[in-house]
Amino acid sequence: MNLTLRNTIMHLFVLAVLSPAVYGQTLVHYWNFNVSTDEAALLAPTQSILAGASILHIPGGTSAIQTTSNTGQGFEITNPNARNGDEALTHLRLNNPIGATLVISLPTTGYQQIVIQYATRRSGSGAGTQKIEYTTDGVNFDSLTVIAPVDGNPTLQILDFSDVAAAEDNPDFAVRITFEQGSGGLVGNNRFDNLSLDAFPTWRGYFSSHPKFSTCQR
Ligand SMILES: [Ca+2]
Repeated sequence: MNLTLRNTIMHLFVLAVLSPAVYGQTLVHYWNFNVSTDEAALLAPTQSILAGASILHIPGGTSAIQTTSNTGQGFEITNPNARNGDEALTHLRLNNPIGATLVISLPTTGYQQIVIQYATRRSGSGAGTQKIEYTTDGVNFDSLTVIAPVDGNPTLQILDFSDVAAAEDNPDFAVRITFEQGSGGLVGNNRFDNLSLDAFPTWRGYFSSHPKFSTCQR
């Protein structure tokens, strides 16, 4: 092997190993909400490669998570953001959402360019606005965006944190969702499924947190 060829091969090898762009995104946290035996089981992450991921329902008003009658509703038709070929099955049904807070803890230690996605819809009398806020210190929350869930087959929502440097490589990163009437109603429900966090490994955390070199999990 001549020197030029060897250098070229070495260069390609280094690129393949070190470049997040070549590596691809990693599915860091994922909920398909397909175990609905009780609230704890429903809210447990389906797949998570970092400890500490959780969903906490802080009740307000008459809000309640219902672990029955939480199938269908168009999720079986559109099933956006399902991973690994998962069936829609059950989903997270939050009744009377106005007053409730969902706090979704999503540690990102060793990961950057954070993107969260989920499927959602509302009932006709359910809250028409989901306020999306996030924290990078576990205490203070900043506004990201406002989502209007459809009263129809569920649609995909994308929360793009790729320009939020403080969300990266952060064990305290969390998102919270609160609810307002918007164009909806004061009772009813909001429903969620297939919540994911995808990201690229950081230079610093790459070798310590993720030994594999290519597992794009979409
Ligand atoms: Ca599901």
